[in-house]
Amino acid sequence: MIETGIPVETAILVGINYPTQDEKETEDYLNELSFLAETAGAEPVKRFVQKLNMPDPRTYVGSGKIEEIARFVGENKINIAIFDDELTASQIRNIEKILECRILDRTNLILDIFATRARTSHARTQVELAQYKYLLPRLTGMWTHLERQRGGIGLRGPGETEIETDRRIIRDKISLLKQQLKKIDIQMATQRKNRGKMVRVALVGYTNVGKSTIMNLLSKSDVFAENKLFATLDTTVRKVVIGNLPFLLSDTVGFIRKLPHDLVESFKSTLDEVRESDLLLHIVDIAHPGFEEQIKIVDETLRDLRSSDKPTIIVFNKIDTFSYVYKDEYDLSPLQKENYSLNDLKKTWMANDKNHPVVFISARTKENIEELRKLLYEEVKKIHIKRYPYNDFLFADPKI
Ligand SMILES: Nc1nc2c(ncn2[C@@H]2O[C@H](COP(=O)(O)OP(=O)(O)OP(=O)(O)O)[C@@H](O)[C@H]2O)c(=O)[nH]1
Ligand SMILES: [Mg+2]
Repeated sequence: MIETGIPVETAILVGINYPTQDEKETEDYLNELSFLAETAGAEPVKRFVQKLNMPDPRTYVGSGKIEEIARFVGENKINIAIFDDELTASQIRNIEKILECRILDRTNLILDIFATRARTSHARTQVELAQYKYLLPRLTGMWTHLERQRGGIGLRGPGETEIETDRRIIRDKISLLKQQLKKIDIQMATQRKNRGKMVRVALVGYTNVGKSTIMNLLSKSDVFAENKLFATLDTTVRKVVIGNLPFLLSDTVGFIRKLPHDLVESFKSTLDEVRESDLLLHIVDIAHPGFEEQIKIVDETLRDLRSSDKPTIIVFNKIDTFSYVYKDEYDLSPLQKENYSLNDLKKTWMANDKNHPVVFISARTKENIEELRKLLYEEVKKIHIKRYPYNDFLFADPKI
């Protein structure tokens, strides 16, 4: 047996099946919550779903359900209960009393993952600010009923040392972090300015779709990529040359459903990379059952960043693992989403989205990477020509 030091913490997941979503969607959402929990180092052992119009203001799932959950938690000595929405201070207080285990909500879980993944002091400052902002209105609810265990999920980052402090100290800390960030923001803005007028391309997309893998492919660099959520937090910028065209390519933090607002705020300067880019590569994981919703969420986030009208290439990635349920021609039941083949999807997307070039690739098997490079070349060239109208070296088309 290998002694790992930290015992794995068991978790249960709790979600609501709202009237607007079918059961499959609720399941997909909980799959994502489960993936988040695993990324944070917990082991999800059971899920609880309650049908409700909206969360119960006292206990999120209502009194009957919370008792059922409490029995399970007690009998199985569960360490953490993770809720799929952001909880209020009083919900946390009530639920903690009933379940007698650590309570985490989706926001707290995402913040925790960010805290463990932040490598640079810049990212750490950004996450810390978001964590304190989350903590401030919840101070009275958290930490009081339970003995704090050092280093557990949800307690990492500022939680570890500052628990006993009062609101005033946290407020001071928040304004200090804001000042620090302002300084870093100015430094980063200067850095970006120094890059001159080179065309800037940003990889954007939902988390875990393959942005960093594509960055590595296109730039021959070595950005950390792995099958976990939020592998990337900091922005990496690389110079890429296709044919005779140089441009800057940036890889940055992925988006997710219900991305905590404070995080988006704190990550302003990281996201400025997207805001200031000339062209977006919107990467989509076509093998994910919820890829269409993921596209919508990325589009919404881009709108929030006022970047939705930038020229965009849509890149459907992971075609190597795409699968669908074949339906023969005698089966007259209506075609479901899962019956679309890759060809059907290609036809639909290419026909529907006339505004954006679309390409289907696999970063893993490198299928169609040349097509992506060509498209990228064409789009960058358009921008380059606008920016440098007298630079005619481009017009002799080189071999890409
Ligand atoms: N099957 C398959 N897997 C892929 C492909 N591209 C990337 N992956 C895998 O998908 C996982 C996520 O890849 P990343 O490049 O880290 O994704 P990302 O979008 O940068 O993720 P975050 O930084 O966490 O937001 C890794 O395990 C990759 O090996 C592909 O074309 N096919
Ligand atoms: Mg990444």
